[in-house]
Amino acid sequence: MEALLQQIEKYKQEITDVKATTAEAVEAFRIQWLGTKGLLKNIMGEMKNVPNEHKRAFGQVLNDFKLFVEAKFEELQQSNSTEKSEEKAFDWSLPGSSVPVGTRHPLTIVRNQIVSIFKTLGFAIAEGPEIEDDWHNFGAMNLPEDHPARDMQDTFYINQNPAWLLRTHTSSVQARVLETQKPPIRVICPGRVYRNETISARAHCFFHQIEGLYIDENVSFADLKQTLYFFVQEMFGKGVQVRFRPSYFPFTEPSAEMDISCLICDSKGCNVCKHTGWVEILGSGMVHPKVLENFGIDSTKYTGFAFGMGVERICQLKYQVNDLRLYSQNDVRFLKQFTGAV
Ligand code: 2NM
Repeated sequence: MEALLQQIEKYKQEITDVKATTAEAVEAFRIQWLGTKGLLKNIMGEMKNVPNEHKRAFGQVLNDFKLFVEAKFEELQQSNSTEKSEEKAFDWSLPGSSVPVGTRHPLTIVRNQIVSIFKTLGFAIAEGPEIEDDWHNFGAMNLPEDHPARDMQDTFYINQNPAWLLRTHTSSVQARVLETQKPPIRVICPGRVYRNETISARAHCFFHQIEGLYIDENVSFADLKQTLYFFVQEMFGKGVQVRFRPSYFPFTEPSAEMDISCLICDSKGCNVCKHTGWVEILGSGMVHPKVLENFGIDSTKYTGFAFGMGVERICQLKYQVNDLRLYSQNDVRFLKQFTGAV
């Protein structure tokens, strides 16, 4: 009995001196003293050996000791956690939380590349409204009244005013340039255009276009060919081959479509080139005299060429994007693949 009381006094001294500076040390203290196999349980076990007349007094001593150990444990826990949070609050060496910067949209990257190539050739950039009137979108461009492109099914009209529509090409911007400027004219018109289509992997109700227009004295089809050949070499590399196929557009005569050798399969034949080795990338032609006359430009003195291309198409060939819907779904897993470009 006396020995036990002495032992408890020794333990108290020992416990008073305990210092714990880490969470692990606090836990070790808890296991040593308060755990199911801890010393406190051990001493409590001695109760059964204490003679009946001393049980009450000894019980009091044991209870005090228990409270003493628990208070120490609480103290260790508290000093440890305040130390830790102070440490955190003042640890200026931790890295800051990063701010995601984002990336340019692939169509923006490709549009910028196309625009900068034509800028080196002296083309100016022109922009105009997406909501247009019939004249700028169709009439001035020599599209007859009964042309299928004018059909309600092909174009979006605006309810409030049936004279308005969403432009189907950026030729409408060129119409505005021709209204306000005199030759020589050398512009490219990038922008969003609309077609009334059912959305699929190959069609969308809008896409992005770049049209070009060059009007001066003595502009020939040779100028058209050389300009566009220069463009694809800059865009796709010097090894690219081109071919022109006769075509038809109401606003050009003669008209031609330009193909380039298939970069996906090196012209060996694949799905993209439909096993022909060639892929169509743009339409072009010599500006129709009627279009020039619509703007009071003397078509016996001036000639010009024009062309139009879809940015999505160029982007598909450059980055092998094979579903048009990816461009407008805003999926960052798609978008963040295009980095480091203008
Ligand atoms: C194309 C193809 C061929 C074109 C013509 C004109 C203008 F203003 F001179 F009449 N602008 N764009 C043109 C010519 C567009 O896109 C496939």
